Amino acid sequence: MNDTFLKACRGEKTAYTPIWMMRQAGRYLPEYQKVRGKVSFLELCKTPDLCVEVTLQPVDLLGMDAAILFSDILILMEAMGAPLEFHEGRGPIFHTTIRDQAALDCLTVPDADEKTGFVMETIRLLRRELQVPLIGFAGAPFTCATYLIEGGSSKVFWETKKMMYREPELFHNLMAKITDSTILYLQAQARAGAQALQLFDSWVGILAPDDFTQFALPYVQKILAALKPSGLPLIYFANNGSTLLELSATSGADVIGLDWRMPIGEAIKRVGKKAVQGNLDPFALLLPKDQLRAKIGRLLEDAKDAHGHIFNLGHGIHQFTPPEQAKIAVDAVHELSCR
Ligand code: 1CP
Repeated sequence: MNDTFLKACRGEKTAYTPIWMMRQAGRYLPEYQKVRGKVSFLELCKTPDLCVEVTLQPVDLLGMDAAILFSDILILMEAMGAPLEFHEGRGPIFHTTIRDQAALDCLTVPDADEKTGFVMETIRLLRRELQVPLIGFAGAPFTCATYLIEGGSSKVFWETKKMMYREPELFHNLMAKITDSTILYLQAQARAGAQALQLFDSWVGILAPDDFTQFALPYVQKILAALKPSGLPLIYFANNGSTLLELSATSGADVIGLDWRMPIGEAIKRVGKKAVQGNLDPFALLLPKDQLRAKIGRLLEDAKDAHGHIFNLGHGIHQFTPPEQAKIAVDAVHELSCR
């Protein structure tokens, strides 16, 4: 078992810097496309054998040091009672938006083994196959709330911020319900065999620090406190969160995810005694080989004082990235960080 990733999460010395990539299982891989050609995205998420297959693909093909469960953050929203559809090219759609207390009352805090048993089954199956640690995950409450309130993806987050500022009590009630559901969901993932847990806060970077403190951070703290007794490394990734770094460091996470918008050396100083995960711009994978390797070398050098560094992209790998370029990055990280 290669436990380099887990050691880095705990801030222990490692023989080299471990690497995995957010969204490493997915559309940029022809092997994933082949599986997806046969089933819809939601069917894929609900078929454990296929989830196992696509989770293993990047680990086997590219040599990643960790696997991330193949699923989606919106699966839990569906289990709470919000019917979910994915339309090709349009992303997720919730036809029933949550914009008043009556709609919120229709959502439940689901029993994770009962309503999302396919996720737990995927985790159990993966643990039999994997030689690297398995990361379980969920969306952080703010990011999940935006999908329920907006009814899908958004650029402006008008409805979300309107609710925050005009109906704060309703907003907090929604956040509390997502939080309770997420705790049960991630506890079930831990019981099923997940070896680290990541909260994805993809859209929280639209908040000013004081609003983050008031409306989002307390819920992340509550989730991570509830997961602490599991003993698993906990990762919090606030995308676009460079202005929220010191606050994110109080989330209770062992590892702070970093996007690419700040120099990693500066971020390391700001988070204090925490491991960091990141922070190569996903588009840097398009660089010619020599330049990509040089950029990775500089990033590793800048991260040398980290209390644990897990190499990753600053956000998900883009769907048009050539897989060979991802492989160049994995090999470069392994070679250049070898101690
Ligand atoms: O067409 C397809 O095959 C679906 C594309 C796809 C994939 C491969 C979606 C739709 N989700 C996923 C998998 C996924 N999603 C993983 C798998 C594990 C891995 O990383 O390899 C993970 C961790 C997620 C998490 C996720 N889903 C996030 C958080 C991370 C991030 O990228 O910011 C978010 C925001 C989603 C929502 C989502 N899922 C899919 C779409 C198109 C969207 C909407 C994105 C948006 O609003 O812009």
